[in-house]
Amino acid sequence: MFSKIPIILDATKLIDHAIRKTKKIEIHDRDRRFKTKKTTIARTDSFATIIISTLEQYVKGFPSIEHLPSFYQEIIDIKIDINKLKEALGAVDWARKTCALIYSKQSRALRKTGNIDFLKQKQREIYGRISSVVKQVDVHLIFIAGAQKIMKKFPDIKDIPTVVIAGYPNVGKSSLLKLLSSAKPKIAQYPFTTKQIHVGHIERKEKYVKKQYQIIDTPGLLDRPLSEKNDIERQAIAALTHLADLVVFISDPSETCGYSIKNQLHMLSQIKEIFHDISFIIVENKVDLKKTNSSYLKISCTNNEGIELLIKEIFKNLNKV
Ligand SMILES: Nc1nc2c(ncn2[C@@H]2O[C@H](COP(=O)(O)OP(=O)(O)OP(=O)(O)O)[C@@H](O)[C@H]2O)c(=O)[nH]1
Ligand SMILES: [Mg+2]
Repeated sequence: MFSKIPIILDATKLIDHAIRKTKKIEIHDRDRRFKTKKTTIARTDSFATIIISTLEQYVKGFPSIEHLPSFYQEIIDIKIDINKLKEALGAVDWARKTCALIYSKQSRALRKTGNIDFLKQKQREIYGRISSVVKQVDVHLIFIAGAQKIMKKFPDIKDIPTVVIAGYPNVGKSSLLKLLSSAKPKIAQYPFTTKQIHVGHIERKEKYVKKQYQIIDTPGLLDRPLSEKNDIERQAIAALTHLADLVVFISDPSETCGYSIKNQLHMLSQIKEIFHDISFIIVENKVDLKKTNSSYLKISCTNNEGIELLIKEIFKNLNKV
């Protein structure tokens, strides 16, 4: 969905690119005056067309924000700022229209004249005015270039049954995604290794039909109110809000994650309250390090203990949805 957004040049690079292309144009004519006239017109035509069509591609390359699924709208707002993006795209579109207007008004004069000096002067004027409009929206071009780089990395979310893995940082969420799907997330012994949503897929044959499920690894959440959550945590909340049919909440009673089990369970009760209409499977990970007497499902992503049972539980719950 976001891979079609083109790479965006800033104003100077875009103008240079257009000038470089036009310099290669030569129209042949035996009459030197005609040759100069035709070449000047063709180069000016090409300069304006390249700028106008490139600006158009930039705006059209972005998906219409209002029509995006709400999860993406929220992620854009967290990582980019939706209003700034809309404003920047609007400004670039204004530049496209203004350049088109300048060119349609000036190109007639270019064609009518037989005076080479006037022709060259007109050409300079058109280049100058179009370049000045493009430079006026330079900050917006730079902004959408940054947005393109971020959006290119967005996960490809499908509208299929979805499990969201949530929990404190460093408890083993990415390790579980790796065990359950073909995804290869980064796993490390420090908190906030995962900085954005990652998606894995599971395919299962159910009554002779192949069914696809989506499993989502989220960044860690800390025990603090929604309003105090940072941009990394807010992405996890967006996944819970917009995508989850089922939540697998991972806790780490061994506390090797660096956070107390008390805080982890307090956060669990907070998010259960907010997302009271979603089913939760609560899991204790790292059972190879510490086994409690609780009734929660116990797993180890290191020695695979309890994983088969968890998979059974996940599909039992999803098929209830
Ligand atoms: N002993 C043991 N270590 C585990 C287990 N599961 C994960 N780990 C380790 O715990 C650390 C964190 O694992 P991750 O999977 O990166 O944890 P995460 O919850 O995705 O972490 P963030 O992305 O930072 O929130 C890594 O060093 C893992 O190797 C387990 O079952 N047992
Ligand atoms: Mg992780």
